[in-house]
Amino acid sequence: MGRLVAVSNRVGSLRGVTRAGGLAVALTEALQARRGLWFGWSGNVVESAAEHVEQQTINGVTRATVDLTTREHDDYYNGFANACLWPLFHYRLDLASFDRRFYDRYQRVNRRFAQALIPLLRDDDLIWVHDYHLLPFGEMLREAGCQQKLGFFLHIPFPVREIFTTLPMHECLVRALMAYDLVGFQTEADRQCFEDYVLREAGGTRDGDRLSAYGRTVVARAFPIGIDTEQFAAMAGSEEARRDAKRLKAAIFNRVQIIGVDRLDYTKGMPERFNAYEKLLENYPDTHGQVSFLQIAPTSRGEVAEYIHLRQELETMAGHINGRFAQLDWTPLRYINRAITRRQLAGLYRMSRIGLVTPLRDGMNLVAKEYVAAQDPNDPGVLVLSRFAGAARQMPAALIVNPYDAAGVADTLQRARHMDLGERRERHQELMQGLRENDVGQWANTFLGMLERVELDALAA
Ligand code: ADQ
Repeated sequence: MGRLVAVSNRVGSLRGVTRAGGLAVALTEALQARRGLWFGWSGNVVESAAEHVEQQTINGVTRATVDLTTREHDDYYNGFANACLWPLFHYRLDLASFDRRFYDRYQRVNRRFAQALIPLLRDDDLIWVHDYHLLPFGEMLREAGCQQKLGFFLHIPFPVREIFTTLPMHECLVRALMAYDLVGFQTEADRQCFEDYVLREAGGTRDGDRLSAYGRTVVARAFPIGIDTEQFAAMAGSEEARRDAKRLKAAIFNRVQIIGVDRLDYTKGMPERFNAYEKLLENYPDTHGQVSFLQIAPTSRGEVAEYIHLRQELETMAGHINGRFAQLDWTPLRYINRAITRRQLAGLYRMSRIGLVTPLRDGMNLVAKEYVAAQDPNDPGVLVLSRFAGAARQMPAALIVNPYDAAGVADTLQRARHMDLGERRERHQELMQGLRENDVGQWANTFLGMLERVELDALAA
């Protein structure tokens, strides 16, 4: 078994991973099993680039990080990654900035990162690169002569060809992806979009899982990401979480709580969700004084203009809804703009009768999965989930909605409010079974197992 080298824009802390998300937990576990290396950006922004790679080894896992300069942070991270690829891959062509300067810097940072990693590599390493910040990373390793097996996983959607080809450098990016041996997507639909590009735009060919174009062959597959299901369920069922939940429930006078939890991002459909909640209050007056909507949305990418506007928009909308419907002893909507610990989150999910997860577009969406895992199996809540989240394809037992249809979401919320215990239990059992069978550990093992075999498969073909 080769050593695992994980590469991602942000590198997990390796300490106190129980506080971190499922992805960090899964990667840390996989890295510990293989005494691996995790490489990426330190999170520090400095005035001028130092070539220095900071290294630290904890429990057999080495964390190797490099800094970004202010200019790199502006153009590579805030620029090409988050103001071009992120909106475009989420179908927000209107928000995508095609600045060549951003792209040049993106390429240069990827090359600089690749060069910093190369001296740390061993011949039999298995290299697993993550997400849209690092699409060309593998190609740069190959150009420098690296022969190791290279895998890539895209955490966000891969868009349809008509959207993707609006990007002036679409061909360069797909050519770069073809440098990997294995390319993983969240859903079969994403994989198909990639295949469609390779066959129709790049004039490539397909043989089973294998796609060939530009003189290279990759295996392309869907690997839907999961969460640390058992750990999360155990945390939500713990004595502390239950105590938290009881206290919080008393604070809202045992009203039916609807919960939304998202990074503050325009892909998550929060203004549309607020509209749907307003429709619920408008169309179903029996909800007045009886329901309470809690939206938790910590600021992310707070320097990008679009995110600043979104924050202002949500504050205005929350004020409007409360101004219109609040009573002396009832606040219909509570909006909290900060991060909370995972244990608190687990408790909040558990005390909420409805989980409202309505992104306009999402690679997977782990909040939907966490909400389900946190429920009391004897008295579970109901998940209302957008059809445009990758998770919807794996969670048909949720109530699936169109987030653009405010009245439809309002009707579904009303249905969820009145769903009887038998149906809630049935749906929850089915959802939990899926979450147990496809947890994040299994996701990492499946991807790495396939990456290990990929060359043998190619030889066998
Ligand atoms: P994200 O866009 O960040 O992930 P998501 O999958 O929902 O979206 O993960 C968010 C994580 O942050 C969850 O684990 C959630 O618990 C946590 N979180 C959110 N708000 C929080 C708060 N207020 N306090 C504490 N924690 C909070 C990207 C893609 C997704 C894909 C994941 C993983 O956009 O589609 O599911 O990567 O591949």
